[in-house]
Amino acid sequence: MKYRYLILIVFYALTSNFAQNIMVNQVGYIINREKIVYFTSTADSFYVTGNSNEAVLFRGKIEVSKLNDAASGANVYFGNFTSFNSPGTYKIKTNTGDSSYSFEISLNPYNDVYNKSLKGFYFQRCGTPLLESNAGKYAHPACHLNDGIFHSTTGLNGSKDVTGGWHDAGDYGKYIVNAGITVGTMLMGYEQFPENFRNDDLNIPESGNSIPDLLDEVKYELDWMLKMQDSDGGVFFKVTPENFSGFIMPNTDNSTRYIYQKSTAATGDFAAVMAMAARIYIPFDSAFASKCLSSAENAWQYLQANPSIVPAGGFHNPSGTVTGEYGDNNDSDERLWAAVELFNTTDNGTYQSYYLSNYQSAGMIYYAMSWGNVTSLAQMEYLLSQQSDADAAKNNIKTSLINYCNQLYNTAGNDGFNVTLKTTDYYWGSNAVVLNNAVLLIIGYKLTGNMNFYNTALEQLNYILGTNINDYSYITDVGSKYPMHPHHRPSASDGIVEPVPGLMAGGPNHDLQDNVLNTLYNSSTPPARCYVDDQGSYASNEIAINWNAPLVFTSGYFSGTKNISDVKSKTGSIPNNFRLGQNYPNPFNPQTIIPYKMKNSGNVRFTIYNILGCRIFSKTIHGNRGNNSFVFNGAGLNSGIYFYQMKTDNYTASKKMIILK
Ligand code: G3I
Ligand code: 9MR
Ligand code: ZN
Repeated sequence: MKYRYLILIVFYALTSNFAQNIMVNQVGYIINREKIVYFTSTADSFYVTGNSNEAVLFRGKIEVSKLNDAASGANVYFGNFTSFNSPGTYKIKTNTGDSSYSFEISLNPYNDVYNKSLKGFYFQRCGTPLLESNAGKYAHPACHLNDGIFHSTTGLNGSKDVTGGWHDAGDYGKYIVNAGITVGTMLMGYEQFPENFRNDDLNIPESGNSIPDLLDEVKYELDWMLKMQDSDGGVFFKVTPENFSGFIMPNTDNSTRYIYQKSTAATGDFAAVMAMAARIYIPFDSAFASKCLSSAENAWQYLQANPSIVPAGGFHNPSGTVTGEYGDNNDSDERLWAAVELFNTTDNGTYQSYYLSNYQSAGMIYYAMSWGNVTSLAQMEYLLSQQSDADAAKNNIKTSLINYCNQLYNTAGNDGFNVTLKTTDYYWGSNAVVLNNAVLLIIGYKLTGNMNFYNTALEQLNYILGTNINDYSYITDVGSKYPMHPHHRPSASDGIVEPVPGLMAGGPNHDLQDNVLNTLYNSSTPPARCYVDDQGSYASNEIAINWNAPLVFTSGYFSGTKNISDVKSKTGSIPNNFRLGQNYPNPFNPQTIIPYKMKNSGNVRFTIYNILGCRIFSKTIHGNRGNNSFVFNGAGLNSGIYFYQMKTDNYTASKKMIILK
């Protein structure tokens, strides 16, 4: 009897708990979108079955994805169940007895990932108590209220209030350069797809204030960044102790924390995100928005006054300090990004001229943006600029973006799990490289309607959420198998088994830059396997704000799937017989002109929506062949962002406008 019981347990463990041979997106798949499952052993066929029953609901072929896949070192197979679209919770099984983790099929399976990954930033907040009402069991008193003392290398004495902001990562430092890319990525997501990032119900302290929680959360960081600016416009590099603290709760960390030297890289990133904030926060908090603008302009003045990189050679830790360095000896990309965002906000020709004379030497889009290189971000932001019509620069950048997206599509097509990483790309923070590629693909899709880009972007999210050789969802508290021991001081020291939710591990790192990785693997380990869920593995299992940001972007983007037509309507190429122009003046009060062009005369429908997506005006008008314009009067409407949409039988275009009273 006993024996039988044991066998049953073993049998149960093998069939239900272990899922090594079948890799699914452990969260789920979107109705009417591509659905791929991967296998590392082959069988005749696979089938979709209920989570708790054995009914065969869909049966599909198992095909070769890649034999001897270089990144994973495995033979990888796949199955396509795109045409299975009934909402519900399922598993994939094979006739040889393998079973996957369960997953969901629905219209919005990624809402939860999006909410958790954005809330993850709240858990990184410094200088404020995390209240039980918001943080639940992860509540703790305020930390680091003494930030910070000027380090001797600043040449300044005494201290400055630089409390607030987010802890950078698994450590408690706060670094401007990394804050820059993080905030820039999140604000770009919001600005490009406001309807996807509108929710105000995350249960952060500001939830329910009618400002999207993404903007509230980002403002917490911006407020800290503003404190890091010196009176000459330059921005201090970081606030950290000389050495990383032990694995203690932040509120018990009493180390002396220093403010380090100003740097032009930090100042460039600062100028860029403050300029973005200046236009994005206008409808919600115009006083804050104008403070952001003047701070961005002061930062730009500092960059003008210091045309060479400061400190020379880029920031380096002074002797005695060993915390993060974010070493970068080239600040031209940060300067370029600052110029683009200042131009996009102010329409001032000085910034555009700076951009136009420097954008080519900065290089086009041919790699993912990162904390050390924001070129691709800067170039995309110019491409998306509402201030200028298509110009030679925009055409060049668009071509390079499309080329890069095609390259990513090809790389993914060559990889067993359809990842956009080459084998040499599995370095520190590789998971963020995957998702930053997804961001580029999403923008590429937005501009072209090319479904290859859309599907490849979605495959990158699949990889992060489970379709990888390690069979992990790399996000804490998301999916079935996720990091339980991230290199994250609060998760390690709060006495709670479950790690702080919503945080993404850096992922596989073939450079094996910590002792845990070094002991487990060697240089011949396939790169995608160089990951371990061990607290000591900071080079593969730490979490960081700049890695969570593209997760917020991608999961938020794919959460916005409203219905099947929203993708289909974009798949056709944009007709050249129709063009919706940017309104002018903009911002405006109360009247503005909306230009549009038609190849043939006919009726068009104009609709105006507010930021919440409510229709506030709609009218059918007759347009003539050639240039037309429509005068809109916003008297009676509140200050804020609005969207105007123009629709013909086969084409819809929309743009943003701002009423400022
Ligand atoms: O970019 C190169 C790539 O071109 C090359 O092929 C590859 C092969 O070695 O290396 C890549 O460089 C790596 C770089 O990260 C990429 O961003 C370096 O090897 C690697 O050492 C470097 O790691 C950085 C790490 O600090 C150590 O400096 C991470 O990017 C960076 O995210 C991380 O940041 C730390 C902070 O300093 C402190 N707080 C925690 C945070 C996260 O771990
Ligand atoms: O905890 C630190 C982590 O945030 C950094 O990314 C990492 C690399 O700079 O360093 C970690 O700190 C370790 C230090 O480098 C070496 N001694 C052990 C520290 C904690 O594991
Ligand atoms: Zn803190």
